[in-house]
Amino acid sequence: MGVQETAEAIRSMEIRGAGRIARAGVRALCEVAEGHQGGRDELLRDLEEAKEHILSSRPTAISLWNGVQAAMHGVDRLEDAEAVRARVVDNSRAFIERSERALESIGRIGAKRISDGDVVLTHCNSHAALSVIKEAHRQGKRLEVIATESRPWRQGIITVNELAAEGIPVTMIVDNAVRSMMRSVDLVLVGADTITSSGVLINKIGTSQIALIANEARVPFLVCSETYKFSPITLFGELVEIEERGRAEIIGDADVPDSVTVRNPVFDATPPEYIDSIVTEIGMIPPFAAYEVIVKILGHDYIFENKE
Ligand code: RI2
Repeated sequence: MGVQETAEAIRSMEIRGAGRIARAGVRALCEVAEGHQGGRDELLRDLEEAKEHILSSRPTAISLWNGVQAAMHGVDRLEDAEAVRARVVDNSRAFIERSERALESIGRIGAKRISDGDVVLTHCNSHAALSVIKEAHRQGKRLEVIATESRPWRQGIITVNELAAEGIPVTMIVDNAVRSMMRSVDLVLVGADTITSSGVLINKIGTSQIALIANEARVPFLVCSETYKFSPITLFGELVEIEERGRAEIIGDADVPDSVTVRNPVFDATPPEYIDSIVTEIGMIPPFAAYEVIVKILGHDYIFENKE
């Protein structure tokens, strides 16, 4: 898949999920480098153009930004095309491998928080959250999952199908049923599109309501997130842009006059006060440690060279 096709597949949500879009964007950049016949400057220009094109596909998940920055890391300093090509290919492979390994580590670390007999509620379709659930199941823990439908895209259907295929008992509910069901839930596990330097979680629309409800019912609310979903640019005061998609995704072919405004924000913000812990590949961290993760794990070099 080339750059245009990848960007379009991300935009149309054929490729979706914060981790998957990052890996797809990185793969597309890697292919630009691999297949390039031109000189250094031309290669750098084409990579830059490809990067911008990929980044314009969806604005919210910082995983995509972190992924393409990682793929391009250090290339400016290199003096010939071959070195640039090799660097982008190495960087890209390293990012993809690290990202896949992170999912496994999150599964192992998070599974410790699931006890035999637990009922886990999850929202949308997060590979990171599902990694935890599947690992607990593999370890022989009996658990049940309640999965929200996640309007309007109904990613909950992917979630329930994935869990059912693993033999994990799963119940699907409409998003509005979360408060009614919370009394039978032991743990909430959600994914992340972006985590800001102050520990705010940006995730699928409806996540913040679930966090409030879990807080009211004293049910632990855990976020499953690779460290590349932490946002370095929020350190410099950037706000996270919340994607808004079209009205057709909400109303379908229902007869609604054009005079009616239909809003379709795709993500919302959950304050750190409502998050018990973030399960990352480096361990369970409190949301208030997000700043440390950005500075220490993503690295000074990485941040200060790439903040624009
Ligand atoms: P993983 C999804 O976004 C959801 O918000 C989900 O929680 C998040 O990405 C993380 O996904 P969308 O692409 O990386 O469906 O854990 O809008 O798979």
